[in-house]
Amino acid sequence: MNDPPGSDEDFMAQALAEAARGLGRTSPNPPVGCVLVQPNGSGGEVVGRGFHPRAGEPHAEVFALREAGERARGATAYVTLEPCSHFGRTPPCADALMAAGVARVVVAAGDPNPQVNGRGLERLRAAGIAVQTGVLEAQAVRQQAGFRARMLLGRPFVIYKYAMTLDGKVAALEEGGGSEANGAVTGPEARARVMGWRNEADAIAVGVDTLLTDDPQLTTRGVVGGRDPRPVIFDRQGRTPPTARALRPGAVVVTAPGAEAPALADAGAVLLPAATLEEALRGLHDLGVSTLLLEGGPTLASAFAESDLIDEVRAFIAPKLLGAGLSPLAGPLRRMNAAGMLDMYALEQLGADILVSASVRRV
Ligand code: AOF
Ligand code: ZN
Repeated sequence: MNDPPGSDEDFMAQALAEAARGLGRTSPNPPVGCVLVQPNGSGGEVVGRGFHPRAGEPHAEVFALREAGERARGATAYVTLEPCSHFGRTPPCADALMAAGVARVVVAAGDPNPQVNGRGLERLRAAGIAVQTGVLEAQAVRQQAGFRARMLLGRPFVIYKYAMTLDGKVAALEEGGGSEANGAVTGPEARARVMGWRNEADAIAVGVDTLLTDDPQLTTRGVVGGRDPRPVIFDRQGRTPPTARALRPGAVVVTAPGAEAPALADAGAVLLPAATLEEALRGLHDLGVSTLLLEGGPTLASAFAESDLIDEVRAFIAPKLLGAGLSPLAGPLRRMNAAGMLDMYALEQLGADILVSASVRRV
C-alpha cells in the first residue's frame, strides 16, 4: 500500500482490503469491496465502506451506500468489480449508485459474468456518470481469481502450494511429502501465511497418500474469525479411513467411477466419482468450490500439472539442504502446457523463508 494518500490507487487499495474480508465466504459470488469518497481539498474523505459478505446478501456497493447515506451524493465510488446491471438474488448496483447521486465510479476489473460483462459500465456512462476502469486491475483479478475461473473456465482456480528446501526437496524420500512434512520445512511465519490462505480458499485438496501418512486436519488455525476450507481427498479406490481427521461433514472424497466406499458416506463425506481430474473439478465447481488450494503431495500435483490444471504456484523456499528427497512434482511434464510457463508476481521473505508466487497466464 505505497500509493500516494488520496490517489485513485490508494482508495482502490482500501476497496480491495474491504473485499478481502469476504474471501472464502462469497462463492459462487466474487469477493467485492467498495469505498465511497467525498472529494475535498486534501484528496478526499471516506464516507462509506462495504464488502460482499456472502451469496444472497447485498453487494458491496449497497453496504457502502447505506453507511454514506446523503453523503453519497457527488461522491466517487471505488469498486473492485464492475457494478452489476442485472437482477440476480439482489437488484442492480449500477442503479443503486445512480439513484444515490454518485458522480464518479472507479472500477478495478470488469465483471465476466455474461449477465453483466460491460453492461454495468454502459449503464453508468449512459446516466452521465464519469467511469474509469483498470485501477489496480492485476490485484483485483488475482483476488477474484476463483470467481473468474468459475465464469471463464467452468472450474475452480487451482493454487499449488508447497514448501521446499534450498536444494528443491519437499520431503525426505521415506516421508509422504504432505502437509506435516511441509510444516517441518518452513518456519512459523510461512506456516501462518498458509493458514491465511486456508481461511480464504473454498476447498483444500490432498491425495490419499498424504492423508494416510500424516492424517492432516486440513483446518485453519490461528486466524481470528477464520473458517475452515472444505477438505477434498483424491482417493481413487476409497482407501481413506473413516476415522481420518480431515473427514468432517461436507468433506469430499473423489473416487474412480464405481469405487465403493459406503463407510466414507456414513462418516459424512460427499463421494464424487470422476474418471478424470477435469471431471473432478467440474464436480467441485458444481458443489460451489471456486478456489482450490492444492496442498500435496507431488504425485497429485504432477497429475494436475500434466492436465494443465494448475493456475498458480506458491512456493516456499527454506534455507535448508536435504539431499535425496521428493521434488514438488513427482513426474516429468511430458507435454509443454500453460502450467510450464509462469509469471512471477511476488517475491517475499517470511521469517527465514522465501515465498515465490507465480501465476499461469491463460488469456
Ligand atoms: C457487484 N457487487 O458486491 C458483487 C457482484 O445473485 P446476485 O444478485 O448476488 O448476483 C451475483 C452476481 O453479481 C455475480 O455473479 C457477479 O456477476 C456480481 N457480483 N457485483 O456489483 C458485488 N458480489
Ligand atoms: Zn451488484
